[in-house]
Amino acid sequence: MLSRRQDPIVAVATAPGRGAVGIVRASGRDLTLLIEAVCGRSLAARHATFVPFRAGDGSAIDQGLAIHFPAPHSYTGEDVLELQAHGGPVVLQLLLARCLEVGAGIGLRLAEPGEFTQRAYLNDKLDLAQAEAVSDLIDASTEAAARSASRSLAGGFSAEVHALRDRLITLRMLVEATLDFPEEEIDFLQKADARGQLARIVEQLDALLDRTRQGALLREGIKVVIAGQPNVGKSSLLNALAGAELAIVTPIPGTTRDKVSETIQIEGVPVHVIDTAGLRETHDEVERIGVERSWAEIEGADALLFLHDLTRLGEPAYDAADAAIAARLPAALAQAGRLVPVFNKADAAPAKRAQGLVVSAKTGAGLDGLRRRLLELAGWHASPEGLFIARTRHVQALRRTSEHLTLARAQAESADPALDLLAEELRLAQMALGEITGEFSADDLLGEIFSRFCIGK
Ligand SMILES: Nc1nc2c(ncn2[C@@H]2O[C@H](COP(=O)(O)OP(=O)(O)OP(=O)(O)O)[C@@H](O)[C@H]2O)c(=O)[nH]1
Ligand SMILES: [Mg+2]
Repeated sequence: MLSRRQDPIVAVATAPGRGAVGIVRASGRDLTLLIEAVCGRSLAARHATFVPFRAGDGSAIDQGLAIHFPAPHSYTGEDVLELQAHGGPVVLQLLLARCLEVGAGIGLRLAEPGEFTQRAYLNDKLDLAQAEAVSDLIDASTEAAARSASRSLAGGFSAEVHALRDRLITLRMLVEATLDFPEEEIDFLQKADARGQLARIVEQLDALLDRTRQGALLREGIKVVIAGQPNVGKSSLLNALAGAELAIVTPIPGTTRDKVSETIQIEGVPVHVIDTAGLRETHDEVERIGVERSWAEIEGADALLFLHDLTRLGEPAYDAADAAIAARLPAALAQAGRLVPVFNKADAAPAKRAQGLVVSAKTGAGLDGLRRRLLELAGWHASPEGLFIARTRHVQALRRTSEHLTLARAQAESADPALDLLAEELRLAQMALGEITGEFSADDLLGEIFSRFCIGK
């Protein structure tokens, strides 16, 4: 019996719903039987052949193109069969059912999410960072994210990681060799400029870490919550930023009851903007739940736009209500500089001044400054050109690499370096770096990564 990792798999590879063309894809060690039963003939390698797809009774389910990619020259590295049929959900389900029926004898089963790409990884067609880029390319919500995912998929990010790893290995070899000749150790390290090598590795790592952080930002974006008293123009601001009438705007305080969110792009960075119910004491049950949700959103915000109505500044009751909200805001927000006071309706109060950003959701004045401020808060300073898509996981692995290198450096630079400790820190640094491309990865991490893919990929 084959292990689950090796038995043949099949899935509809195209998105659910109607489409001009839909694809059923199978992968396994040997798909000859499946090909002959469904296509009624054998197929030339990597040639599109127009065939009727046959049902069990010999009738045609549909006609379309069949392509056989014999192992190892395929996406997964195994035998792959692609059946391109008409893209109706029923046709594709019939075709899928027929494949499962024919393939029952060889253990053919439905693929799990990401299983095709997981096999590509296990068969060394892709490394882990590239496999993740496949999923990121499919999920990309902005053009910049898609382009940088494509760069990562082509191996751009992995190549930088490998370059760093190679320099690390060279240095490790030197240190390990020195360990074997203890009487010459200090001299040996000095001649080979081990400290200089280490310093250059750290420099290269810092640069990569910075770009990786930017790449992760491009993928994950930031969550910006707009909150404040009722009627200050929160929904108007969301609409102005999004350039569409998403949230209902009326002069009646308490219009927004539930959160409304939209992802906008600022210089290619996805910014998830959330409009919330105005914060006030209320006896209205629906509004009260809305206000509770507003507070929950505020807790999880990367940045909070605390919106005020400029025209009402200086009214005692209004200011007291703002002060009460400010007192309840999580202290961490302000400490991290993620609390942004914004004063709206500048068009209606041209003479008033305020401490913070002054905008008008109505005329659009000040919105460019607000967008710039959000990018600054996110820590964005790159241009998306030439960036690789990356994930928080990668940033964390690089941070751990950096920590080990810092310890290694402390040893190398001490008056009496302990070479075995230096060697150990360098080894740990290489391990942390290797997690990115999957050279050293735990099975549960792999499960976690591939389970987030769509089925058929
Ligand atoms: N003059 C002026 N009026 C604005 C501006 N922004 C919003 N308004 C008006 O203020 C009123 C309230 O706007 P909303 O966007 O619904 O306010 P809100 O903060 O979402 O209100 P709630 O959902 O009730 O909490 C509406 O009449 C808007 O037309 C602005 O920049 N200038
Ligand atoms: Mg509103």
